[in-house]
Amino acid sequence: MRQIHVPTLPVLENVLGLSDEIVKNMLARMVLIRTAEEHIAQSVLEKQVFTPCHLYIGQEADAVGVCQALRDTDYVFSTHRSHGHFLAKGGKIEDLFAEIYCRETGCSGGRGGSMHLCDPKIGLLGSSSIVAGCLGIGLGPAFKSKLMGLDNVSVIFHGDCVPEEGVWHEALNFAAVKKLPVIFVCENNLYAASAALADRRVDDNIFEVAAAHGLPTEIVDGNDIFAVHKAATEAVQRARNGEGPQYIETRTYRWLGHVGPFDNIKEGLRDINELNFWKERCPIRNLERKLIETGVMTEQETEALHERTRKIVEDAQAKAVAASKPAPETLLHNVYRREV
Ligand SMILES: Cc1ncc(C[n+]2csc(CCOP(=O)(O)OP(=O)(O)O)c2C)c(N)n1
Ligand SMILES: [Mg+2]
Repeated sequence: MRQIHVPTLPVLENVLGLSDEIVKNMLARMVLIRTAEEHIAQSVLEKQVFTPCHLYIGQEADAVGVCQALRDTDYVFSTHRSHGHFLAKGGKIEDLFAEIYCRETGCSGGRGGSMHLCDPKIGLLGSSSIVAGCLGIGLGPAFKSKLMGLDNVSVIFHGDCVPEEGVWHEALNFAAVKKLPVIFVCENNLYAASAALADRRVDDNIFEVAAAHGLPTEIVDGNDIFAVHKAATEAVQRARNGEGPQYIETRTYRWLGHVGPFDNIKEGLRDINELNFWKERCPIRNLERKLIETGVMTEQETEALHERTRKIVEDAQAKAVAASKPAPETLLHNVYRREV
């Protein structure tokens, strides 16, 4: 394998000239995701939450950078690691917590749990616990947009394990042949469960294989929100203009283990130096430093943002705890049942 491509510290150049207000909103969204995940991790530790939670800490710039390039009417599909995508697309924090606590007020009515978030109001049409589960499904709305001459696009987020599934090739090929308005976003965090990328592929070449299917392809520093947002904005524009599917690979890292609240260091699944290397590339802290350096925010304002967000998250969590579980007699509601 060629050396794994790892970014230097995030460059964080606001190349698209986003206003201070937009940049602060993007930071706030990343802080919301981080804070939500920290509270979910704690609830798992305290055995308040039983749905398996695959936490997104470290990858926040991907969801926020991409979704900031979308309209409300665009669609998003997600994976088992879905909380960040839900919040980045505009999902309500109360709806997320209620779902994770399996309450009837959750976005999926308390039936999905962490891995099966669905909220058509915000364009999140599904997330799946099946690796590559949303690849084929995500092509549906894109095909509809194409057939009906609509100008909305679909984003299909997926992990670096997905290109090892056959449906990845089928989906990319079908989208390319039909010129569908879809943006595939591969969040390459270098691991699939505990298997490292270098042990699973002969080369660090996901984006190159995607290009071989005929898709314009870009690899970006996934911890640099400006780089992710620029790549997404350009890809969305091309897809909306009828130029067909696009592929973005982001290079990032998850701070916690595959599932749950632990970092898997003492189990020997990852190396502490590797984790610390990526923590230095924290997408949130580096953006905050940049905004402080350039006079857009003060240190006190960033602290106040974290404090405000903590209250919002704790309020959503308290509401979830107090909400009812789905009534047993509604068990079969929303379940497809064939009469025989
Ligand atoms: C079809 C299928 N095979 C295997 C699994 C078990 N599994 C769950 S998540 C996962 C790894 C996913 O890795 P990646 O796509 O890189 O996403 P990440 O967890 O890193 O976000 C595997 C193998 C599954 N859920 N579905
Ligand atoms: Mg991965």
